[in-house]
Amino acid sequence: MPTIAAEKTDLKKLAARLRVNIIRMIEAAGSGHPGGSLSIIDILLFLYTQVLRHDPKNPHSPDRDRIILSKGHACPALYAVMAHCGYFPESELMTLRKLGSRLQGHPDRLRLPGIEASTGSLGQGLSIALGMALAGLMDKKDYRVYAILGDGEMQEGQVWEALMAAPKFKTGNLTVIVDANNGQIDGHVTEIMNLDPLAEKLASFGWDVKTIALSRRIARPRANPGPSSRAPSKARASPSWKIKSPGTAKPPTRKKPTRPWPSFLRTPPKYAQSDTRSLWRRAPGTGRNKPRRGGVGR
Ligand SMILES: Cc1ncc(C[n+]2csc(CCOP(=O)(O)OP(=O)(O)O)c2C)c(N)n1
Ligand SMILES: [Mg+2]
Repeated sequence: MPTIAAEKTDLKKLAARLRVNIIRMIEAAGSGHPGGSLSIIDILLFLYTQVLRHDPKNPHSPDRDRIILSKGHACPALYAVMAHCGYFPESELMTLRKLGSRLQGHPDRLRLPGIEASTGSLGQGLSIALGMALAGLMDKKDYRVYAILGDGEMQEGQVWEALMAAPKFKTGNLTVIVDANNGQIDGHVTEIMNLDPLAEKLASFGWDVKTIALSRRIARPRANPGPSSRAPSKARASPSWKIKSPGTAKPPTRKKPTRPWPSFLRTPPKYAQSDTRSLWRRAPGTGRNKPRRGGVGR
């Protein structure tokens, strides 16, 4: 199963180009969530180009790795990366949030092949991902499941039910990434409902937690899913988190795929010339097409 290529050194440039795509898409739609989309683009791009086992030409392959974008409002970032990988033409990006488009304001698995779960109602994605991980273990499949959550989303109770359940069922094929950008619709996460000390909380649930890259944390599976005996690595002011569930049921080691550069990487994106924003325009004063500060909509 092919994996999409990108040299690591080029990812920064690529991410910058996709950020521009995200802003253009949301601007054309007249509504959306720019902040949560921009903050997750690096992680999504890295996953889809360096980590994920997937084939855009065969999106329903039973052996594919699965990504659940639990913070579904950030789907402009997901769409930008999927288009880059070849799931659909980049020109389709400009149909975001338009009537009849496959690219709805929140991901719709029935419309767009490659979307694993219809998300947007925050709090549910990790439970879905956990179910997929359990199914993989039961079916003796070696696919991995990645759930991407927002830090504001972490305030939802259902998230913590899934966080408790994963170590119990030893889903070593499940990775959780928390995009801890300290933003949610109503303000700063630290002020609305502070999660800290998140690392210690997750560790006490049986998860290992580590910081990744600049201000990000990752976690690796712990052999013993009991409370952590050591303190997690120090967090910076706005950490993001990658946490893997512990467990003995590790999937078999896989061979690293070879990743040739696809031709669409060399071609600049072409956008639809027509601006169909008028589709979303309503009578003056209804405000549907006026983006609010910090994101709009559901
Ligand atoms: C259950 C639910 N409640 C409220 C919303 C509205 N909503 C959309 S985005 C958002 C903020 C989410 O913040 P966070 O999870 O931190 O995401 P990010 O900062 O990455 O955008 C909210 C409250 C929702 N989509 N689902
Ligand atoms: Mg946030």
